[in-house]
Amino acid sequence: MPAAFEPAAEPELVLYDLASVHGVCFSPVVWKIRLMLNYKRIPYRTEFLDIGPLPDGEKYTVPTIQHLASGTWLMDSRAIARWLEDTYPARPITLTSPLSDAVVGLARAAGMAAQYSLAPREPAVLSPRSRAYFVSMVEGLLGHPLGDLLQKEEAAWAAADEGMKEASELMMRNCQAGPYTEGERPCAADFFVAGAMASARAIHEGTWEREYAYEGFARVYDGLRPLMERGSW
Ligand SMILES: N[C@@H](CCC(=O)N[C@@H](CS)C(=O)NCC(=O)O)C(=O)O
Repeated sequence: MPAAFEPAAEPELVLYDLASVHGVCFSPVVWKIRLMLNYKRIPYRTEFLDIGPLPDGEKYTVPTIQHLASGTWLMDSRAIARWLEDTYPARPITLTSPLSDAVVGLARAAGMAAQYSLAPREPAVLSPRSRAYFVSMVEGLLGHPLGDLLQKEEAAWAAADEGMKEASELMMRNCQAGPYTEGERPCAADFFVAGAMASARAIHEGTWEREYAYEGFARVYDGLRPLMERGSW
């Protein structure tokens, strides 16, 4: 186990994540924050939660973090990333830059294709307590069975190809300078892309393979791959 992942005697943060049948993180936004915590070597522990109905008007999402010393609670991955950077400035991550923002924008748009592959397969990894709620909530929003998305899967990937290539090229731009999109120092785009790919891999290996086939996506995934060893605690 890399020294960075040795369980800390005193965790400073609690990371709230979604429970799965494998006991491993599978949410893209939680992976994004988990990879940041792992990169920064911040001592934390994980609490896995089920999802289910909440009283009217209440909305809680993961990732949520709790800072034990100050009693700070934070929800929303962008706010969490900002707070982590301000509170733990060592091993800095560039949260915004023209290149990082461009990659996130392109990868987010192109990555919508992944939803056609992943959403119908997600119930299989959700904890049994969350599964029925997830399926009825998403099918309510879609207005059709989740499985119907698979009929549009190939067309969605074909439509995403141009955007995936563009994002991939941007992620290759500094490949001589270091393992990350911007070279030596990681940026938000690295964590966004690697988190989405770690999530895809946890849900459906074939979807991760489609993404990994683009050179820039593979480069960024491999750059952060050592940090993915800690996905369950
Ligand atoms: N914009 C939010 C999105 C968070 C989000 O939607 N998380 C999902 C899991 S991937 C969730 O907690 N869903 C629970 C629900 O909708 O009840 C972020 O970046 O943190």
